[in-house]
Amino acid sequence: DYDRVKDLKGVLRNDFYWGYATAATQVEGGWNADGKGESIWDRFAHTPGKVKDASTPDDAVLSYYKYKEDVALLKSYGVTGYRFSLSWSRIIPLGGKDDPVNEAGIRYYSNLIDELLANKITPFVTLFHWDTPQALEDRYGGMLNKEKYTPDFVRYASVLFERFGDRVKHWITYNEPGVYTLAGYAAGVHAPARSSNRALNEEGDSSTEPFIVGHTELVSHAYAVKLYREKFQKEQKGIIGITLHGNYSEPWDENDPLDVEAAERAREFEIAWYADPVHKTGDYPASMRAQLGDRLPRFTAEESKLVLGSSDFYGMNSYTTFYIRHKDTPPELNDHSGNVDKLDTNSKGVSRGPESDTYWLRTAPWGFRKLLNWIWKRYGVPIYITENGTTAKGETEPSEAVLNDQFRIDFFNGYLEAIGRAVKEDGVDIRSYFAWTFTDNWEWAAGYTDRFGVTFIDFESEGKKRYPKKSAYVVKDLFQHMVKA
Ligand code: PNW
Repeated sequence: DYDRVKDLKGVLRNDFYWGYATAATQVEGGWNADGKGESIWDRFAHTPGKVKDASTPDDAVLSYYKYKEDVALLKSYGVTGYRFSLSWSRIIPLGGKDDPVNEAGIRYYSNLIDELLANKITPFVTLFHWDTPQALEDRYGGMLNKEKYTPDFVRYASVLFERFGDRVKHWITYNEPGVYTLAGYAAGVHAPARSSNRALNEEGDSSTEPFIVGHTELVSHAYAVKLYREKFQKEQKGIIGITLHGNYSEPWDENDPLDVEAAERAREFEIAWYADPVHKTGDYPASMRAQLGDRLPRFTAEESKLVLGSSDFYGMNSYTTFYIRHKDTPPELNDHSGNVDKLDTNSKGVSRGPESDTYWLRTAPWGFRKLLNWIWKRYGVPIYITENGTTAKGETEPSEAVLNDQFRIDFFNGYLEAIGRAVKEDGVDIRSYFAWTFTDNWEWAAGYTDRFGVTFIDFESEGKKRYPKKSAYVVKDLFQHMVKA
């Protein structure tokens, strides 16, 4: 199957970073070890009925304890970079700007960073991957309260730049602010579990809260970046930005102008919601203002100026593609999609791609290449791909067949080919690729049932035994071929 990338030898820059991405809650374990405070995901998982297999991230993959073994395994996979997130409540257990720093938490991340660097693996560090300190949620409603939250986030960021900025040169403020808001405040299926759906949640307003929280994310991100640029960047010489999630939206019927328009509107609601303010206009897309009116917050002149240009790169997470069909009915109050239907087949009955073990995710590299082009054309900043990967059906035990994970291998072959062609044939500037993910882990509300790893984890075993899957070595071969020597 390597024939597909044969003509792509050396098309990626010689300083291209590739490796795996993880998130603190999903892998660390040690949820209350050495002074760590509770996060909203600890609270969520400890509430009955919230997680599919009733599991918790209390132990997860135990990487809090096994980071040396993990770095050695990463090394054996040949990576040049590793993207991980820091747990805010491990570093500042109560989260607030006047709350004490937990030195044991600092020590853990400091050791991990040193271990990576000693193995010539470049750390890419995410400040926030969804695990808000529970204390801030309790004190003032977390991100619903921009005025109180922003100084707390900026102080957290300042501690990180001070303690780790001598060694960390790649910073990501927020991971997927849009998934955090829509899953946590609209669907209500993620922490902090707010939603208008009263069958699921007691509190919340899906018609306003996701947009309020999104605004807080953008503004607090921009203030953290301002701090880095003014106080640290000159001396530490790193880069900083935000990572946005977006799947590709393809018209259901490419000959129906209403579907063509709907697909663009879907991209704007999902991606441009955050990307236009940061990379293009300093404001939300007109299509969102038109549908949402005053339910969408407005940037003050000062905020707008601060947010525009507040990312040194386009941090891109993407997994799949949907067919988008327009609706003939007016948008509902709790619509967040741009009033569209997201479908698995198009008007000709063509499928968007083969099914994974995750309901929303299908292999669709054809849309990934289009998305890379859409982002490059609209925003024109270097793209750092910070997440992309898949689950596969039937991965329940570390048998030979499971470890020979052909479905995941096909996924990576397709997506890496798309990247190579986007660079070589379309001229898109792509500088990194982090596959999701290094090991099977705690997949949020899906618990331990959705396995995204290139390493199988036996969650029943003591020490969460690690078993490399074949895809880890295929990814290594592909990058050794495609990155310029
Ligand atoms: C990302 N969607 O979330 C997160 O950054 C990871 O923590 C997570 O484990 C991974 O993808 C796999 O789910 C997403 O519905 C959640 O399109 C949902 C979607 C995309 C990404």
